Amino acid sequence: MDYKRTLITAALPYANGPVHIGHLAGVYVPADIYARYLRLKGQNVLFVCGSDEHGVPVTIRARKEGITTQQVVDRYHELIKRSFADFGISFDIYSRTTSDIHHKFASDYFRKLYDEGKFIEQTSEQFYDPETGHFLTDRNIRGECPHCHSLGAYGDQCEKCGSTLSPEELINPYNAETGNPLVKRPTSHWYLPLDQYQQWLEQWILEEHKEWRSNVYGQCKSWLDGGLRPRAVTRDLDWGIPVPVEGAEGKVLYVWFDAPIGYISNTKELCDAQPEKYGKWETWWKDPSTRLIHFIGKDNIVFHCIVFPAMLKADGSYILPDNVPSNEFLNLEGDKISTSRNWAVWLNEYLDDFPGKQDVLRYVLTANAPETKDNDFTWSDFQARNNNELVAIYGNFINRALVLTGKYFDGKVPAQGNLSDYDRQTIQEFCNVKAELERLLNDFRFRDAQKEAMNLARIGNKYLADTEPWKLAKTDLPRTATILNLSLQIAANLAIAFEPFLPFSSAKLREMLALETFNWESLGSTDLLAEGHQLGEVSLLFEKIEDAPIQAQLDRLARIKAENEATAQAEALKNWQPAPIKQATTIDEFDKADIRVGTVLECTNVKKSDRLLQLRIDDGMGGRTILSGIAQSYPDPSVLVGKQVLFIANFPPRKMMGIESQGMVLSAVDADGKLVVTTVTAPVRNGAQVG
Ligand code: B3M
Ligand code: ZN
Repeated sequence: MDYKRTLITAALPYANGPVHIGHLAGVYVPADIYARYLRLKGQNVLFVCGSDEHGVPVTIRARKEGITTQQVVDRYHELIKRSFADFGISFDIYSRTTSDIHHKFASDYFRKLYDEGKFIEQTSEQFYDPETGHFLTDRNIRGECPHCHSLGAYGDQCEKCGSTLSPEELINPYNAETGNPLVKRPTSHWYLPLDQYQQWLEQWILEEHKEWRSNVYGQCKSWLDGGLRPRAVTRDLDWGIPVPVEGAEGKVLYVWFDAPIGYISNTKELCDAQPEKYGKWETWWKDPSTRLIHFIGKDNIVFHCIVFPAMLKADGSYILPDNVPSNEFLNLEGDKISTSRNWAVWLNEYLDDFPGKQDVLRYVLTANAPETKDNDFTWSDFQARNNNELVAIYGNFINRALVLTGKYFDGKVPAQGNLSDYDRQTIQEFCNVKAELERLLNDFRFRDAQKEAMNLARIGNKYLADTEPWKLAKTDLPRTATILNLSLQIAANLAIAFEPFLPFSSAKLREMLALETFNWESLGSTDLLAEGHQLGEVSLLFEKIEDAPIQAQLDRLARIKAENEATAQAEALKNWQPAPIKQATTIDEFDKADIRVGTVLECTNVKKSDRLLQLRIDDGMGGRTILSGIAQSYPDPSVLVGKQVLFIANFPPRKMMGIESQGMVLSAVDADGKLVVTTVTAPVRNGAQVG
């Protein structure tokens, strides 16, 4: 379908913490690449984002830090906004959901659907703290886990055993903040009856949008296959947008109801402020010749592909998203990025450590973008990509072309002269780059697209290496001129091709080339720089990154890991309780187990097993081998050598990893899950019986 403009949205980040590389890689860099690409093509684009400032997480953060929720969102809104600007994310507007415009817009949106009878009202029993007079959200309720009986499980999940819970399942639920016991109270809420949109969504997504990324399409399909149910769009909370209905005091719009409306209200804010530049907001949201694209992370798919479209459909006057390119997750050095565990590279801190190197991070995050599967960010890969790709290929080519032009032609673009067959072949190669880049960018395949742009630098590098103008200069100046002219044309092409990906470097390169006109359509051209054009000052486009700053980052992460382990251990110890006493038994039953004392003679790791240790034991009867699953608890197995341990001597032999184990060593399980081998309090003869 023909469209006249593209509205690009990027997920509104929660204002409950700074943004990190996972955010950038998953959402904001791809969205920015796309927006810059379309603008460079001269298309009409609006790129909208803002902070998501409602919801429970910001209120929890406020209580933790002892400040007001408003102070929390003010602080992080500013920080996040700054980070995006620092990294060149080219939003047309970055606003916030606490703005008056948004409050009114979201409130009106709800009221219209309410008046039209698009919601259903339902009463249910919810947990309530009679002491504070508040209903509680799942995350704010804690209690004993019905599965592992650890105390302090959350209303939605037990972090100890990992099981998903609902607050109803918790034993003795209490208010996580106050510790008060909770009671059930009826409360009524408005629900969007998603079941009524099921058929329509099936048709719209499963039939009409088969081109969506397979991860997005697949997630939608599994939601639809599971059958949609009504979803509450209001909450009992005092932070948020009040429900604009009489008698609904103490209730606010659910954060996932108001946040996506933020895309619309932010557009309105911008258009109302500068109508001559941006036109009417309705054109962007209601005119079918507008194409709407949502960039999001994978945990937001259901809201953007099912819930929000149903909200738009319920209103009836809006366009629907044309595509929802969603990424998977980026991990950091093999572990899931986590704000609460500080396992992240924060954008503000990155810039303190690597000032001016925004493009390096943009480059690495796109090169590793988790487009189809989760991916890993490692500092060694970061360093390698900078040194071996940005510096060695792109930077090196630019530097050679410019320095040689300075040396032999006083920094003026030399004449193109007569082209050789090899020149023509090179031109042919780099002309193909434009079509390939467009194909990939139109398909939201940014990782491959960036590779293609880098290919252009490779072509340039190879051309210089093959033609060796520095050797020719003394004997054949006209030929040298041709080679450098073409190299400079390739350099100008690179400035264009990389603009969506590496905007800071492109700007710098343009300055070095003194390149004024700049648009996508001239990509592939060999006359971007006219003969005699004076180039600007030459400097390095990229710099090598040494080992020391990389090591500093690794050291920082190692420190955080150690701190996290210590905290987890302390937490486990704090919540620990002895396991309940087993069922009653008798001395006869117990007596069947033959427990003996023996001295550990050797103790080593079992090859290819990270769990098993192999112990050679003097059992007073000629010796035996026992395998024990304690390797994790004894990183240095030799500490057990010479110790007298207790073992069960009459278990039938059992083969593991090709080794026969003749018994079982007894150990106690500590609160953190560590196994501690039991021993005797004074030396006894090996083989002595325990009983
Ligand atoms: N704030 C969730 C997130 O940051 C949420 C996105 C809202 S987009 C309308 O993952
Ligand atoms: Zn549990």
